[in-house]
Amino acid sequence: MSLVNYATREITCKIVYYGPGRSGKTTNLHYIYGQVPGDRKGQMVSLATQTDRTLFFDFLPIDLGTISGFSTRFQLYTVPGQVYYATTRRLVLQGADGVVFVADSQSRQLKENVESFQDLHANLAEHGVAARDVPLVIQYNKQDLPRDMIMSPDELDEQLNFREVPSFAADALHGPGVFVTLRAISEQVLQRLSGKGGR
Ligand SMILES: Nc1nc2c(ncn2[C@@H]2O[C@H](COP(=O)(O)OP(=O)(O)OP(=O)(O)O)[C@@H](O)[C@H]2O)c(=O)[nH]1
Ligand SMILES: [Mg+2]
Repeated sequence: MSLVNYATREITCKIVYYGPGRSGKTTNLHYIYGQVPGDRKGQMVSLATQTDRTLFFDFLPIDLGTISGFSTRFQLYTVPGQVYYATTRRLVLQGADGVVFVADSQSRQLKENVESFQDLHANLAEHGVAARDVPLVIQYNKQDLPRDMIMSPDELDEQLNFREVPSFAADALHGPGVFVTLRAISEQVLQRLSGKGGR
């Protein structure tokens, strides 16, 4: 849920990067963080396990101009994708204004993608949110891997994108697709916010 601070005239929106373990959620945030000028970002907080996988969340506020005299800030979070961090995932997802689902394009990860997508909708439902009301975009990451290892964006759309939301091919390790994804979700969130005058 977006936070409106009338004193500082600031709106803060929460965007959550969701998806199966090792699909590249943290890599997206690292890439974005590396590209955003120092005066436009806060501190990235990353709690990792011994095996360097996200345990809790990454946090990245970016100022994105103003709407109606309020400056907008986006906080980007990632959930830990590994199956056994279900509670943390639910917690991080709470209050999300928008979700980026990061799928792993590798063919052998199809089942994990489908399960994580179902898990996302189950968790939204648990927060009492109609999944269709939450701005969502999908990113098909790791499209840089050899053709015989991955599914095409069209094939992945068929398996995952029942809502026919905007979807983007990406290589988060090197950057292509990272900012188009972020821009798409930001626009959807801001549109929703200005349409409703905030929540
Ligand atoms: N080739 C390739 N590798 C990638 C890409 N994105 C991420 N990776 C690699 O995939 C591995 C997992 O990436 P992470 O960003 O840690 O994945 P995650 O989704 O945050 O994983 P969890 O925190 O466990 O849920 C790392 O070794 C990354 O370098 C990509 O677009 N292409
Ligand atoms: Mg991670």
